[in-house]
Amino acid sequence: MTGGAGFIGSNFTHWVIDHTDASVTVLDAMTYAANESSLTGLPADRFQLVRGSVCDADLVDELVARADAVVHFAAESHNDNSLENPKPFIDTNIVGTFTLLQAVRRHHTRLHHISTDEVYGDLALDDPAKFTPTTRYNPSSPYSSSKAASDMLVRAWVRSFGIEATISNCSNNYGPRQHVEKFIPRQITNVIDGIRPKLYGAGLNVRDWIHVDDHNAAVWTILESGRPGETYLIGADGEMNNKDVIEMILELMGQPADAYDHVNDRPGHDMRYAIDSTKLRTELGWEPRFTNFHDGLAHTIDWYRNHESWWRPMKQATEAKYATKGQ
Ligand code: NAD
Ligand code: TDX
Repeated sequence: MTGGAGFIGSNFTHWVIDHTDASVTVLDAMTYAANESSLTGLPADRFQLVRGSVCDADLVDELVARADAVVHFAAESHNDNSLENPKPFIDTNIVGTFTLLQAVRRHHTRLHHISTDEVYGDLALDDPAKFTPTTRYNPSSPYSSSKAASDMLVRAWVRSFGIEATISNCSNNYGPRQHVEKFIPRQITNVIDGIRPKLYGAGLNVRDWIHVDDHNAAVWTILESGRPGETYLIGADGEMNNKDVIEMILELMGQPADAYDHVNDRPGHDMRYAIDSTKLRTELGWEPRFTNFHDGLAHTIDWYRNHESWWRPMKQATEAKYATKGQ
């Protein structure tokens, strides 16, 4: 797999080691978003970390030649960073995916490509619609447009070259080992540090939250049973606006519900994402296990309280960068 030292990929690695007999080789460039300590405690006979880029064609070819299947998590993943400096998003998300596609094509290797619901753009707050596998692509940011481009490349390699690939588009993940630049871990670690949480704009933007273990169980299901060439949307009916999430974090951490600041909004900020995961549920029988967001959030808060050494090294630089933008 690629990107296994990041948030979802490291949780996937632990999930696969705990729930299956498979062995895992991680290819990861160890960017600022990676954390090697996310991969500690894994059995040496079933796990290997290779440092390198998905854009390195020779290395990718060598690793793909040895793999039974590839799950492609590696990406630049943060919208705010893509607004400051889009170039790494083009390189890793588009050129990196192209590089991997050429290798799986050469070696006839099964590929699962990890993508996002953000490729569909956003929905209005009062729109009863949700995203489905036939929703038109309409990405808003450099990040989401680079992910949309990567999805299109995968579809083209399926159609033109007959590679055996599936795609999943998932909604916003939460859970352990997520970088403190992201919304939920940023606010939890702010409260631990006595800093008031920071809400972009009015905070009425809705995200469709799913626990990272539910995402990863769905990915494994698709890898095993998904139909080649198909796209599956992964979501757990977890729509909530950002203001309500911040208030829930404050309540769970014993703070007054209004102890947060409104800060500068994100340019082009998508209003609402919502996933219709009927296809995945009816065709492959997947169901989410973490259906109570309040409980899942409480466990996530406990994880950050108990793993300060994991997140502390990245906290100060992350906040300093936000401060320069009034966020
Ligand atoms: P992350 O930023 O936490 O981790 C990304 C990992 O990829 C890091 O370990 C990084 O070092 C690695 N990486 C970056 N560039 C690389 C390169 N050129 N070569 C090899 N490795 C490289 O991201 P995440 O939140 O874990 O997201 C993983 C995937 O899931 C991404 O493809 C993202 O688009 C997708 N996704 C994320 C979410 C979410 O809520 N976080 C939701 C849906 C889809
Ligand atoms: O401090 C903050 N305050 C705030 O209000 C931050 C960091 C974010 N926000 C808002 C912006 C979004 O509406 O919270 C929401 C979530 O923000 P992010 O955690 O940056 O996630 P988002 O932009 O929704 O994208 C995430 O989900 C889809 C992942 O980062 C992507 O990789 C994934 O594809």
